Amino acid sequence: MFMKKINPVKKVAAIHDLSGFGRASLTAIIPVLSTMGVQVCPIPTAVLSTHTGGFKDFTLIDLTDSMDDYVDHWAKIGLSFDCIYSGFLASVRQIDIVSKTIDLFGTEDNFVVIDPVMGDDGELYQTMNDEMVISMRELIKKADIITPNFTEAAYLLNKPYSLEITEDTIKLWLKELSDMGPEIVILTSVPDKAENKKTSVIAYNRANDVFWKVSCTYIPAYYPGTGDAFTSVVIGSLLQGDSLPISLERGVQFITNGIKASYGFDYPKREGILLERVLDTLKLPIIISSYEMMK
Ligand code: PXL
Repeated sequence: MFMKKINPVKKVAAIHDLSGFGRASLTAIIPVLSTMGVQVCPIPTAVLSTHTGGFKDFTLIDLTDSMDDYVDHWAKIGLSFDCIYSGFLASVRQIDIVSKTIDLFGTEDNFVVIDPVMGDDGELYQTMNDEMVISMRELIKKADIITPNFTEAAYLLNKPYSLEITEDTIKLWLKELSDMGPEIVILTSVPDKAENKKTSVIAYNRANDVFWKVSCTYIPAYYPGTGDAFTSVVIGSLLQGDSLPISLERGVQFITNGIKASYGFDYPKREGILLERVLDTLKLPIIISSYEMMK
């Protein structure tokens, strides 16, 4: 028998809620990463009947009280992970538990991805407040990679949100966010001033001081859960050994394909993109790359 220790399947510890309906958080993350050959180990923060974007009277069971013992058990049985990934968090206490989980399981050989889910379109989500924004600024110090959207970046940096932002200012924002801790900052939903039919993802990698940009056609439709699916594709791609720009490209292409596969059908957008119709595309090699290195 071959005696060397090999890791047959990579593992991600995913600190997210389970929303039973609507293809957000764990119900988007698990199918995407499983399709990419990565094992998802959830640390559930709450169980909701639906996500909060567009459904009324959803039920919510907060699992904060169980989370400490949950991660302590994992530490006691000696589990280890290739990536620790957190997203939507419901309270300052949950942010503190994510911080503790990173202390327990973060090593030189794995990486921490924090999606600082706080708001969109210039506004904080209903469940967020200033205290949580302050805690999120602390939490991202422990991340290797963060994936804020444009609104969340403005809140993390305490800067005004304006769609008139120039590319040079965006680059300064990315560097400032990286100075807060994370080596890689991936900014999504960046408005494209030059071409208003486009939106882009722009990333900064401090290790080699390089910016990457992937543009995509703006489709005037908002589907919840696309941020979770995007970050999951990027994580899956990095764990498969892809470069940062290829991982970004795969994330953007997957979301674009998902929206295009959904947009022609007449169903409520709050149900999310029709993930099941596009998951198989994650098995295909990426052929054409449109990413650019920014000067
Ligand atoms: O997709 C982010 C997300 C996660 N969890 C819950 C949400 C949302 C976005 O609306 O409501 C409960």
